[in-house]
Amino acid sequence: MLFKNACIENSSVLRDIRVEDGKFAKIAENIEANPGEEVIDLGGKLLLPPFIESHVHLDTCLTAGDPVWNMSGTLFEGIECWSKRKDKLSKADVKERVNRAVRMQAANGVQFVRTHVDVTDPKLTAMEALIELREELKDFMEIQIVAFPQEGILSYPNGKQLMIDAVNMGADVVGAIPHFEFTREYSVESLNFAIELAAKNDKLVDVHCDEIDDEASRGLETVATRALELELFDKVTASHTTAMHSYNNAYVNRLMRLLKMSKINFVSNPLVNTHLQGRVDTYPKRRGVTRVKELTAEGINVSFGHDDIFDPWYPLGNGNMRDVVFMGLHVTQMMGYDDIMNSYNFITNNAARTLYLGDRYGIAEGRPASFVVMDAKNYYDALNYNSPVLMSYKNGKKIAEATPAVRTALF
Ligand code: 17E
Ligand code: FE2
Repeated sequence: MLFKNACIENSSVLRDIRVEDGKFAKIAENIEANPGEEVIDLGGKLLLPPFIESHVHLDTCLTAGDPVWNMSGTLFEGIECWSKRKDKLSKADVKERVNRAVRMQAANGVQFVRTHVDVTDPKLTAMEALIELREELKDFMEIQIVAFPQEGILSYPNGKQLMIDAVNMGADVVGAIPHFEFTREYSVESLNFAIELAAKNDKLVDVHCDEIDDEASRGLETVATRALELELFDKVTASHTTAMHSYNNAYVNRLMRLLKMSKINFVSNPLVNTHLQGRVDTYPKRRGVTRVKELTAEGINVSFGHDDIFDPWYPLGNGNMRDVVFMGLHVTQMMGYDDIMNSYNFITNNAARTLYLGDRYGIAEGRPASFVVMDAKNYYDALNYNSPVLMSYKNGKKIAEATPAVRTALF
């Protein structure tokens, strides 16, 4: 199968792509079609590696308002609302909602998802459901599962054992939530516990780290130090890190050296943290999104996540990563021409590093033929005009498509 005239990752030169046996067999200018080979002319449209949702909570998706709405819009009321919903969880309920959400994501070109699954549940119902879904959906969506202790590791009954059980059930990644633990001491101990659990079981780490507007929330320095000392480096990710927005600059200057040495990844969730943070401020109100521009300038890997699809923490969400990027660029003031053109990296190549996909990902000969084609000539236009993903191919198989809407002024 031959795709002609693709604009691969904003390249000014159009290339052709031959797909064979589910892999990119050849990528070059002007490849001649073999006799009888199926040919699709992309006519200069943008072709990107598939979108990656590097941070979402699939177990909580599509539950907003059930049984109560989050009225204050804070993270902490969200956790209370979810705790009520958690009492009603069944495996069938989780699977039905996740099946719907994953299809919303796939229709928008997402093929890889890292989902945080709440393990502060004595029955581990959602974890069991997600482990099954990871296998059932694997031809369409690669799901990576984080054992995420929403109500704490030290501050929740039997919290450590639940984390161990979740890892033994097959979680891919170990999480933590230092800013939710009762004390600073618990916070540090929870991080040491989580990172050592990951190291012992050869798992990745992704911590909900300092998701609070408290400038004294300093879980990040512990995460980075342990990543360095245990030589886990880029197997470790700090998500949210919204307190960094409020850190004083002298502290950030000192911290940056450690962050670079540690090689850890960052995930920012600009849509949701713009909504959740700054809620205890009057005016001026903090934006509360981590320092994406400065981290990026220092060569540190940052990706963007959606975080939520219609749940106690976010009353909107449709599985489309476009709005995440759009908000991310605005709130971090990364609005230069190159910033906008290259911003797809936040939901593709940067996220692939965080998920540790290696050579299973990317538009290159010999790799799996997984890609999306957008109805635009480059990512600048795709972002600006909210262009749909016309087709999404995974391992050489089409798994989603869209028909663009036509909007016409009648004068
Ligand atoms: N749980 C949490 O601790 N933080 C979040 N942003 C979400 C769930 C969505
Ligand atoms: Fe999150």
